[in-house]
Amino acid sequence: MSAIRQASAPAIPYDAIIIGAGFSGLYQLHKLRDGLGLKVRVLEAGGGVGGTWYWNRYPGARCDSESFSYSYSFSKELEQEWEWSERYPSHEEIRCYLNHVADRFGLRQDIQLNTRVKGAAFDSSRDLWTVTTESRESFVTRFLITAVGCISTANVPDIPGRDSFSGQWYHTGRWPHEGVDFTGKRVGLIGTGSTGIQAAPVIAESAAHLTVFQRTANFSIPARNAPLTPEFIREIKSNYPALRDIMRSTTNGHPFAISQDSALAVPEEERRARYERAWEVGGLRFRAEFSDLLSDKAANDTAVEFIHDKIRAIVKDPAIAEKLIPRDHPFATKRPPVDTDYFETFNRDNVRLVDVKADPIEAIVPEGILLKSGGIVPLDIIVFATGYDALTGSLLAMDIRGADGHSLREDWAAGPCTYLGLQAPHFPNMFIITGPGSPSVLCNMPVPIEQHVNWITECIAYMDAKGYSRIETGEQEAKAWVAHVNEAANATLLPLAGSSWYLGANIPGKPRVFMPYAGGMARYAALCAEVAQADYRGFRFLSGQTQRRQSL
Ligand code: N01
Repeated sequence: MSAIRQASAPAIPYDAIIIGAGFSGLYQLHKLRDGLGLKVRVLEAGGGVGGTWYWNRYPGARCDSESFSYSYSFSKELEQEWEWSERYPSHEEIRCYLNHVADRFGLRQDIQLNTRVKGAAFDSSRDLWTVTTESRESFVTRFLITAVGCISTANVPDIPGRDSFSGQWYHTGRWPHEGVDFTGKRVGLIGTGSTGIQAAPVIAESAAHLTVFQRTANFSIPARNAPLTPEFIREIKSNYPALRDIMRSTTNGHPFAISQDSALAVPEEERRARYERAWEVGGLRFRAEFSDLLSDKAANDTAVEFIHDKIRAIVKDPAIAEKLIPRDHPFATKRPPVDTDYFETFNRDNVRLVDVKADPIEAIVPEGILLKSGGIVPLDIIVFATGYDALTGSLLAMDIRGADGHSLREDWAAGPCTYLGLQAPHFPNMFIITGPGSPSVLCNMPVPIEQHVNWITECIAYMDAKGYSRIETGEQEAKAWVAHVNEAANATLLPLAGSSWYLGANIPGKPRVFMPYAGGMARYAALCAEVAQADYRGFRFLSGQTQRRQSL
């Protein structure tokens, strides 16, 4: 608050300030500016657009959603003119796409780069937010929209001695733009989530030696990435409306339906044959092979057994295979990675696996990593593929103060509390895109992003039509929604992955609360639409407090 008062730059009135220029911020800008004619500014910490894809440039980084589905649906022209080159888009290609979108829709003029938001405070007497940046600029706005991404605040574990390391270390989510040359280097990779699993095979190809430090073994399905053929691209382009319909009608927003068959209802031979086919097809489609993999432990066990056998078949050294076999959580209860030659990488002479559950990392020392057993792994480069303070990290990094001085950090000390994941009580006129309490990270992200942006845009249009200056939700509504989010998670096997970042379990001291809404994207979107139809049930509106725009 005091920083806001001290800010030296003059306040500039806006209808909306959007924080973040990734997938969600770009589309929100387009909708509010070009759809509603509002005055909007996007504040972006990075030096370019792209959000998470601006930062994530680690070796092997690509999305696990299929490229044609990892795209906006709002412009038919954009769909037809953009050409994806591979089944899964690389980080470079996604950045190209988002830069193309920024240019095509003339968005850059309203995006301020290299601008990190420090805090925001709501003035209840005027129904206005004042947003302040680290460079002490301030912006006055009617609406504050956070488009900060779900997995963008890097988690670098506080391992003793990190700064004493005589080589270089990097977090995958803050990768140097000029790249890192591994040639002739001894590299240590900590972490075997989606990122570590993508990076390991690529690093192993160029490094002299790679040591993978694994704390928890993980499931992974072959991605089967490949260039897209002209026929496939033609087929997709002529079928976009139907594909989008499928994406909006499923649980996870992917362009394929989840089978209606229980894994337990088919004979074992047929089940194995189906898993075998799904393994060959690759990617997240494997998870959709049976209806109950995420709801019935016995059904899930059949997938677990199949994947265990695959790991044993791929990894030549049986002792290493046993270490790589995940045993502490059911399949897909952590976000399931998809890979290109991950398990095969452990057959290489220049790759070693260190099980840090059995022999924990004690410290980082100048020459490498010291294990509890006393052994030192000598290293030139350490890569932290150790994940993110997901869903709440980027929101709580800012000092956001709502009505009556409520602090988001304090209000969420025991876990995030929102109504529909869209708004927190005591934070009027602030909307959260794909925040905690919404399907977000359980989905192919463009689907929940577009749904949220469209809903927020319609809500603002409704307010303007009615002359409302304030929208707020209440504690009761948020409590009931959080209870429903828990209920939805508990109806699945997802909470059984006790160390998952969905639960905040990867960040020391973070409250363990299942954060995303597991009730399914289609169901959630229907609920939000129903709320809007019922004059925004669960929200209250006020009018008359805002000085109209021209008098700001
Ligand atoms: O992060 P993670 P990520 N010592 O948190 C380990 C998306 N994504 O960057 O499991 C040793 O999943 C940790 O071990 P454990 C996707 O949604 C998508 O890989 O906590 N190890 C784990 O192995 C994904 O889920 C794509 O025991 C430590 C790893 O680090 C999300 O981003 C690609 C440690 C962290 O795994 C995050 O994935 C990449 C320590 N102190 C990411 N601390 C695609 O679309 C942590 N670990 C393909």
